Amino acid sequence: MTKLRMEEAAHSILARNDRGGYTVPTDRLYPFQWNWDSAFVAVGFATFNVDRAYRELERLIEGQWDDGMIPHIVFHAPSDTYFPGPDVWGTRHRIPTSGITQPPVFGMALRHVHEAAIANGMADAEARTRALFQAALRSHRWWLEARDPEGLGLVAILHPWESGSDNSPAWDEALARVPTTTTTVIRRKDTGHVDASMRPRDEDYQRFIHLVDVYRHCDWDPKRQWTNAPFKVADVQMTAILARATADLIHLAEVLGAEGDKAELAQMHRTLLDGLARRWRPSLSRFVSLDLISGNDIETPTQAGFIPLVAVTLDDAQRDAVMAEIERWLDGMVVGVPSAPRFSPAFEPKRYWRGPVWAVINWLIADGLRLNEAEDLARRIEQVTVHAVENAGFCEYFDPTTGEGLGGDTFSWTAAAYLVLGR
Ligand code: 9YW
Repeated sequence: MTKLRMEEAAHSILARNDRGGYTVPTDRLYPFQWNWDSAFVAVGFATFNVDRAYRELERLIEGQWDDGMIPHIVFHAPSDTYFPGPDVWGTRHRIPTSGITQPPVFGMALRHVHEAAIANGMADAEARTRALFQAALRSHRWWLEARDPEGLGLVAILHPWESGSDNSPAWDEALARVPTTTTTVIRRKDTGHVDASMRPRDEDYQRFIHLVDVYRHCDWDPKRQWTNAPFKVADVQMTAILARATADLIHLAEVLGAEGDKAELAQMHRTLLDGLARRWRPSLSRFVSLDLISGNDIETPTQAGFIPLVAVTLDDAQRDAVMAEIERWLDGMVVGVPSAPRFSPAFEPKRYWRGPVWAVINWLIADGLRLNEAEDLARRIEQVTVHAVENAGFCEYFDPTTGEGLGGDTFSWTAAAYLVLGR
């Protein structure tokens, strides 16, 4: 297919997954609005329809809680093709939502959308950006208060689903402490849409749902959850995305003339960068997350170790080390940076976050490399991502050793990644 035909195909996937101003990740498997998917999708929309890009973010914010949290799923309309649905979460928001969050790509997306709107001379750009900026600021305050109450400069996830990398080998040790007992009856739907061998295991789901049960019993109160959490990881991927989004909000605060907000964001930014700096491990040539229950570093290699590049300016030695390490991970891989490297005992090339490549992860890593002046490697990763989609279609993710497309098909964020990286 020509580039033009591929772009048209990407547009039609986004149109097909549109449910009225918001986009489902893919039909049936994920039939609601997901937080970080929508942020990436908004950046994709901004390449051809800026009004629709704003709508995506505005509809996500309909789910924002009074305390500032932006939930990981907004259940705008009922569907029985996904588990766990609103009844299991038992939250009390106006529109049903889940009770946990996801990586705050929102602030990064907002800056993109704003800049596209200004470039297009959109009349209501400033008013729309201003409203969304306030929503983003409230969510960043929530992050630091609710998820870094001890002031480490690192934000914690209380559930693997929050990381966006559900069954990553990074969580194996911490998740093994979570009991498999649940008060909720587990009725998985995902394995009816996608081959079970590509999905998290039943045991993972038991632990995932155990955590949901615990937090529901805490009435979703952030303080009670923090105290009772059987899973608590200060995640470098999450912290880096938050730090980068904070930098993008600082930029928007300048544009909007919001001086007080800018000072507050600058303080947050310093805190997060200090926290991230302490997570660099020269012996591993990457950043590592911290298990807040055991107090141990999580050294298991996953893509998360490179995501801090989106926020941190590396010194020369760090940059050379990261580039060499990424090259080592790319060796023998055909579609970019795997979620776990082939040399890891945990590597499974087809099982969800235990090896496969995600277009949006390549997107983030390439973006971070470019910020750190590793333009050639950034470009290479973008190009293999574009080729992966051209060869295998707009799949959820790819086998890193063969490029085979896996998981759900006609995936929104893969379409968005194609539009952005293929320019
Ligand atoms: C689930 C929608 C979501 C992504 C996550 C991914 C998966 C949902 O799908 O989680 O039920 O397992 O792990 O990152 O946002 O695409």
